[in-house]
Amino acid sequence: RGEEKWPRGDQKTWTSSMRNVFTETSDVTKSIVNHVQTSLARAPYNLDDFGAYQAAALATRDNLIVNWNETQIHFTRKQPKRAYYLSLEFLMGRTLSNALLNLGIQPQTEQSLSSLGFSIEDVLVQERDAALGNGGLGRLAACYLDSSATQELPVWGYGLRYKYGIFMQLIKEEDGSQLEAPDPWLEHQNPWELPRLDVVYEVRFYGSSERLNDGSGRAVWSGGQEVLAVAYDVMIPGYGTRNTNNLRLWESKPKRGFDLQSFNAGDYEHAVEASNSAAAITSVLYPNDHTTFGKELRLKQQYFWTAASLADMMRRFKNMDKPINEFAEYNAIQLNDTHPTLAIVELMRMLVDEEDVPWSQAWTIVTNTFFFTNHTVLPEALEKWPVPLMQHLLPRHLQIIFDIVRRFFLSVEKKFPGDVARLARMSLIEEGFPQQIRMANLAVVASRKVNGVAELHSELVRKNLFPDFVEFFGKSKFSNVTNGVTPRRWLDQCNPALSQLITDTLKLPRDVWLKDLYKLEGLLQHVDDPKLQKSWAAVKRQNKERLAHFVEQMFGLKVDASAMFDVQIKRLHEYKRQTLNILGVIYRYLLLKNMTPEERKKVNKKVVFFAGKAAPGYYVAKLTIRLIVNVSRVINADPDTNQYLSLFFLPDYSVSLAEVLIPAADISQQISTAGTEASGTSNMKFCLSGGLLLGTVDGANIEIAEEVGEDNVFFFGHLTPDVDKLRYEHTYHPVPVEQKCPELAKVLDAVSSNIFGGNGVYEPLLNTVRQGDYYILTDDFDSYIRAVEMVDEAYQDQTEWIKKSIRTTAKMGKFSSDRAIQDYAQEYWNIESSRVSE
Ligand code: F58
Repeated sequence: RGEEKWPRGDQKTWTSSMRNVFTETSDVTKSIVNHVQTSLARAPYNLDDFGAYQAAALATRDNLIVNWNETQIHFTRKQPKRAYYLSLEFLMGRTLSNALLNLGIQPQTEQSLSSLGFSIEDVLVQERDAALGNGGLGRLAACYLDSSATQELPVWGYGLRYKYGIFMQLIKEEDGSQLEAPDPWLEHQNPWELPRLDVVYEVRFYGSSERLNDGSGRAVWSGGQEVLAVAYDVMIPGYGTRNTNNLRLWESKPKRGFDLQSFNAGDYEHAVEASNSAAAITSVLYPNDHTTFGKELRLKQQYFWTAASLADMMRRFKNMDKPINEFAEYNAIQLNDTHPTLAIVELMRMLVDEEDVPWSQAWTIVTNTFFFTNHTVLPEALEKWPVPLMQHLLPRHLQIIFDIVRRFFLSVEKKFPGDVARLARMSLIEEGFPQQIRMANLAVVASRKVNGVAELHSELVRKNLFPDFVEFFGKSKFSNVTNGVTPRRWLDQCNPALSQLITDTLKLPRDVWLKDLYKLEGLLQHVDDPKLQKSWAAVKRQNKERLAHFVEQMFGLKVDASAMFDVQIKRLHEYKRQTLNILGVIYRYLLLKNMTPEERKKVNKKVVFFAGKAAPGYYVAKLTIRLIVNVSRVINADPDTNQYLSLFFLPDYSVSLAEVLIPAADISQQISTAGTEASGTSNMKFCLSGGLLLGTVDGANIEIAEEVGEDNVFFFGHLTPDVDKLRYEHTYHPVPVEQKCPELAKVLDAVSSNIFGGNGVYEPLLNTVRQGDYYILTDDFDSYIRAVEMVDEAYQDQTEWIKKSIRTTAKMGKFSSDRAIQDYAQEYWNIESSRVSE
């Protein structure tokens, strides 16, 4: 609480030397040069682009720190209710350009760098992505932090500081398959984090737990391994405000470096073992996508992170001198999927064992504190942990879980007496060998609210995932918050030309519409203006040329920017159906091959782009990548057709690659089997940049179509209610592909005949379609091909196409993450904005 009075010396000396954010170019320049000279210890004459990036980052960071400090002091004084976003993944991407935008010093920095002899574009691309996430879930967390700060809300993120982010993807020259390499992203230091070596907590694993049996329900947990959690703070600036929030990431380290005794006894291996195993906890992000493995280290990560985060929240709360019963009045915790569910158990443990709160009172606090977001209905993605593993690693937590189970059982039994089947369905423990803990059920039971991430998905969460819980707790506990994306990064930063055109057209300052995205609707009144249409098309063309240039440098192949750019970029997964897309490309290629040169000239030219990573152990997904790469090699080398159709698989998909691809797309493919993609968020990003949507009636595609109107999207495929029926038929009344979908059968046979090489390697992939066809490609193929034809046809009329594109961007207001965060803040967390004064 020292900040209320000046600790030492003369107040004037302090205040006269304190500075605010630099706004003058000359100050920015001085600061950059100062960092070159001192922090980097480099001379001006040997400074390269990377050095310039480092110096610019350090100069920018100084400004962030000033605002970040002010914000922390502001909220510590004010003592509002706070919200915490617990996410095992934060897929931040690059920071410098975002920080410059949010601080409002982009032009000054550009000018300053230029006078020092550097171009800002060249400097910005020096930065390595912070890739601490797998995909949508992690990127959503990053967008939500941006919006929370922009809305001046007291929200902190808590996560892990992985030494290695998501793996780097390489494509093997010989056979086109995916190779994984580590991502040592911290190698060259990370200017965006502040190590807080003084913010440290001890976290225990293993050991034993003794119940006190004094009627209090308390227990003593002791022994085992203790490791330290050290805080690293990442500054999250809001746009158009000084408010700068915090993302606190934990790093694990051994409690006592070496075991000196073993070391002195000559047992070096044993001596370093403990320190290795502590450091291992935060060493690597698990590259899973929609599967869980039950690995001990993953559970260790989850507990390490939730324990440190809760200890930190508790310390902050206690500094406020409020009674413990008011914990939930001052703290809301959002669980980003089930990964942080142990936080529920940990808070129970802290309250009961450490704060001496009676069980039922503790349970009231807990159930008022937590909120749970589900991100998938795929059964294989629902987390379960073996009871024996939990017993071994967290003996006290297992006791608490069983205590929760017992009480919950009693209350269900009371409401539905004798309904044993219901009890089994609702139990937090799944019977079997071994028994497993169902983390989603635990999260539901202990949370105040449960939400899905788009209307359809939230409906499926209620109807398919947790129907018994809806009946038990009532409907109001289950609701929807449709995802959103930050328009700062996903429009202004990645598509500056479009942002400028929008500002000019709306005749509104950029910071007005970037903070209130519904203002984009103002574009609608200009849709018919030929001048706007022309400029709109020119912006798209410019972005396509930027991408074409990028690809030409990478592959040494010319890319025709006058062709339609068709993009599918996301994690490789059978449910996302990249396979449907590539089979569609092959279909198109075979058609072109069979045409006369005259006929070909009438065909819409198209360049197809794919990018995305496959989980290292996901065989079928990796085969899909291999097929795409090898098809691209054949197609791009075919002189008969390559003016009309070309195909690229861009390796190592990342946030910064998405920032180049998305603004350049004429159309994006969002083609998951209906009912499988919870929301999707890249669909929103493409539409924001005026890329039209080719997709299924799934996830947020549905709400996008509701906003922009069905004439402006290209929908195809079976609807969610049909999917189960079709799957049933595939199993019990299978019809061969040749009969059901002859066009598709030809395509599959073409692949089998090895015209794209492979010598039969693709058979297991093709068989997922020929047999079982769980993701209903055979049922959707014809409708998909018709939809692609409709897209071609629509593209022929460029004026109409551009109008669709403008209308699409105009109706994206709903999909700003600012709106989503407002929903959470008001309907869930009950927190209020508070602006840090200038
Ligand atoms: C994604 N989930 C959904 N999970 O698939 C997508 O529809 C949605 O838009 C997005 O969340 C945001 O709500 C997702 O990305 C993961 O990556 C998990 C990582 C950890 C293992 C399980 C999957």
